[in-house]
Amino acid sequence: MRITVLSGGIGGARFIEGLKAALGPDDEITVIANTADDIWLFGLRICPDLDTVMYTLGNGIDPERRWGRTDESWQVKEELAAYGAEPTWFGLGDRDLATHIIRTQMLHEGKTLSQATARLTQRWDTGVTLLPMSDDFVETHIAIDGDSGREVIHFQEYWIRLRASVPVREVIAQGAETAAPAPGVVEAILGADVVILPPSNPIVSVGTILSVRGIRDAVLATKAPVVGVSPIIGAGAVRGMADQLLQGLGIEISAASVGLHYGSRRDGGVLDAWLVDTADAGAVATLEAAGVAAEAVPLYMNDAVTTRQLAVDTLSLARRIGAPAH
Ligand code: FO1
Repeated sequence: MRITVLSGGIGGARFIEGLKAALGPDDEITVIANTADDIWLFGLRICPDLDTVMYTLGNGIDPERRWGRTDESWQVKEELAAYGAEPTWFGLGDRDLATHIIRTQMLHEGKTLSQATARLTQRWDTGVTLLPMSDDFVETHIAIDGDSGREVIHFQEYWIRLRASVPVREVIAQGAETAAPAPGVVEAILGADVVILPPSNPIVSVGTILSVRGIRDAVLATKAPVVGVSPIIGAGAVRGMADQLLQGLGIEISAASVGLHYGSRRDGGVLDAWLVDTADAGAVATLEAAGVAAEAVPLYMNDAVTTRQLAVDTLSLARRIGAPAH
């Protein structure tokens, strides 16, 4: 079976761990990772979601932070701060730096982000094909109400320095309108047996992947069932800051509203089915009425067993709805 997953960082990576555990040797997983979290820092191109997926699936991720490397040290970060070099709010780890240096070196040699990703993943036995959503630079910037009116900052500054604590006025996926899908991305969606939207952030992770022209079209056109997993359980985001972003954009913070935000493929949306947590079983009827098949199953990925089970539930829902009749 060919499974294609449109993934952000932490939630998506964990889900894919479960997917790997639920599949067999004849199954192939292609991960299309969000690159709009990416940022230039100290002349280096940093790709948080690509790296989080690569380190998580390659067992190099720090288990507490769920980003960056295990056994990390921060000597370079401290030296940069000693020089008064800004920003000091970004967690630049010594081991992590090697990844950014190799990627940046390849970009300067004229290689693409896809080529750099292929080279980096040779070291990490991820068990999947990891593709950036685009080789063109797309960056999510957030408009907030600053001291002197509207201020636009990089998503990383909003998320790390401000801890997503200020209201969002607008989310801008800078460059998305001219970015092209990276090589293999459209084929991975059109040729999949199942396409999955994991519990990543629907606005700044899956949303930005779908904002790349050609990727949304491929999801609309694929013969594969498209199944999503809610990142919201009850009244809040499981992790990350989906709730603050949704609130800022006037989207109600609930499993149903995120599913309806993605919309049914029958009506031009991207979903055929949506998994909600057992706590949100009441949302199933609303979703079904909107043309999105839905099931309520345990969504918390607490450990390997529950994470694998969530992947099994996702695949069985995909099988149940089968290739849509559209
Ligand atoms: N997240 C933080 O909350 N604080 C950090 O200092 C931080 C540094 C960092 C460095 C490399 C990397 O790959 C990820 C990093 N993240 C950090 C996570 C990053 O902000 C991701 O964009 C989020 O996890 C959202 O996907």
